[in-house]
Amino acid sequence: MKLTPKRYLVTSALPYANGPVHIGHLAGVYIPADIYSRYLRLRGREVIFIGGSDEHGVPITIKARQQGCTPQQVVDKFHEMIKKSFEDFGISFDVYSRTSSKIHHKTAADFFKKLYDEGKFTEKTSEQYYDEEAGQFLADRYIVGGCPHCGNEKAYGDQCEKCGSTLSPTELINPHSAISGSKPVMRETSHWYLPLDKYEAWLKQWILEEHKEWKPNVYGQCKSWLDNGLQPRAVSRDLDWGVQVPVEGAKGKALYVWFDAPIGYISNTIELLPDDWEKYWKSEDTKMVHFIGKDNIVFHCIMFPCMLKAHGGYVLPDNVPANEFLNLENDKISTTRGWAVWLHEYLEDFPGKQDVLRYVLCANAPETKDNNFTWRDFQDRNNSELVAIFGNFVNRAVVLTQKYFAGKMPQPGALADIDKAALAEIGEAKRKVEDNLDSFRFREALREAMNLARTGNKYLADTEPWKVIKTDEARVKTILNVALQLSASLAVIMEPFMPFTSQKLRGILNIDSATLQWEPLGSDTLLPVGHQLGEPALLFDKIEDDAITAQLQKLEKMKEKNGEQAYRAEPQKELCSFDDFQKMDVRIVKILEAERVPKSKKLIKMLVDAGIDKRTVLSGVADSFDPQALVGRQVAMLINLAPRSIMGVESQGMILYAESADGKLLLVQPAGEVQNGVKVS
Ligand code: B3M
Ligand code: ZN
Repeated sequence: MKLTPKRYLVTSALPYANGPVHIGHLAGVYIPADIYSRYLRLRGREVIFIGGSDEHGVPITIKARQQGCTPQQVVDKFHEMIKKSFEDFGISFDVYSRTSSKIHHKTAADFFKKLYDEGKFTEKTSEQYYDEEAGQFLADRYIVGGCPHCGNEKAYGDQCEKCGSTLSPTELINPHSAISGSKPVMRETSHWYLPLDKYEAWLKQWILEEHKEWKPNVYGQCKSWLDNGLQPRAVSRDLDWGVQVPVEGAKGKALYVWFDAPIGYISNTIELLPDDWEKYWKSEDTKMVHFIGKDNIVFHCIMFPCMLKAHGGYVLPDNVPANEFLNLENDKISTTRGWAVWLHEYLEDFPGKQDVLRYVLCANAPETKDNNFTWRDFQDRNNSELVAIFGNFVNRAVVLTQKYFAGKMPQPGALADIDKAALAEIGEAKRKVEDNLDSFRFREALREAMNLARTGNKYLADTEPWKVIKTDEARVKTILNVALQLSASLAVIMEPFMPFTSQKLRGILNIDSATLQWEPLGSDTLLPVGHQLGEPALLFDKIEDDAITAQLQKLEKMKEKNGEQAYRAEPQKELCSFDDFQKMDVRIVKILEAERVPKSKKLIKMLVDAGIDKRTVLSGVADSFDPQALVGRQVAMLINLAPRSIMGVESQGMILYAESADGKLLLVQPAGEVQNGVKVS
């Protein structure tokens, strides 16, 4: 860890430009990276925040084929879309460029060439799948076949998207080319490899010894890669989309996307600072931090550092605070299944509410483990935290000052203990937020910032200026002065997390960004006496149930479209006592006979062996079962239900069934054969 970095180079993973971005991207990578960069800027640090689209790789060429257009057209469309989503959500990149740019192609090719010329690669010939009809080698993704684990017919050569297993093309059952449909053959091809194994000892020292402070999920993944031993990794592919390998005779070969993409961080810096970029990449006193998702750890902690090391002259990342994954309503976010909340759609449904999403995603960030986004939690956090605490506090402070003192910052009198305690919280919050942000604990940092709003809210509730005004105006001046100092500090402290709200609050308080920065928090008076406030306005408003229901319905439709059943378990019934439970006599019985009840559509009449006797029981299950299929089965039955007569037949008890989401009934059976009449308890 660098103790006194002079400048910060913050990067965030370059999203593939083959689809729009969703809340998982935002929560995992872009929100933390943006919070960190904004925080550093507020503290007056020298920082650049680099972003861009990753426009190479096989998935993009597949998308182009599917849509009947060129890969360039695919990336042109999604690059613009992604860029706009980031702008809309206030992700404050200093540059957002793309890997199809000229400057990137040159930078990546030069990088490769230097390593090539210096003999840093090995060259190896191997057999790979080739499509004779299409006349090209097939990347793993281009080979489709049956998944050996779950039987999915459309598994890819690298992964089955249905069951999530990692595959290799040779494992597929009946593999065929996704391009021509023909059966691929094996053919020899040669590629360049970066011998990662040669860097193993160095990596062990650099990561395992010198970066013990990395997050446990990151450190752990690196350790397991290193413990298992590294293999040389191919850095080229047989592909005509991408940066062409700058070596004679390498026609039809492109740089592997994971070789060129991280170099995109360098190219984009060059684009931003054509004359000054080396200051960031080549000085030891730069602190470089990569924000990524957990699936990118090996590339950023092992592969890219090896590339930089092989090249020489570049700084290495100081930290790689990778996040885990965010789930949506308890289910894995999946682009192919459309199970996602897309950023552009969110803004159509919740215009102007960028910060609510930023807040919820940060408060719930998958920092140490996978986490879950639910629309109910989104609503709760908006209504009971943002509206009821933060918004409510600031609004009361400003409205009361307008009402009693014409919107001018009042002159405080002598401070009571309660005032001093509230003001002391500003410095405390600043220190705690700094501590947490410096160690990439974004959720905790936000919680501390929010606690300052809680302090303010409680302070007003305890001091009750609206009552005191009747008897002691001087005291109210002190109270509102304190409340406004707290409000001003919130405008600053919340800025990294909720920049739009912070901006709005600055407007309400009439303070511009230049006047009030991070450092004065807790030490200075933030607003001078006599300062004229701006117009009051609400920072947040309530989100009603309708809006949430609409989102849930949208997701449900998605499941229906995918042929999945959206199932939400019924809420629990009211509590019952143990005595209530003991009254029910549930047994395992055997069905001896079963037949439909004449003239009834639903009823099946059964004779069961209940151990103590044989009895008749009726079930309205003819939709789900053929009577013959029931005979001989052992099932659970409530045997002491008071007998009832249905269509002239007396039913002595009730057989229990499980009802699946689509309304089908299933028998509840013991896991093995038992005596008839044994108790279920
Ligand atoms: N495009 C993978 C991803 O979006 C990849 C990141 C590149 S960062 C250099 O998950
Ligand atoms: Zn599978």
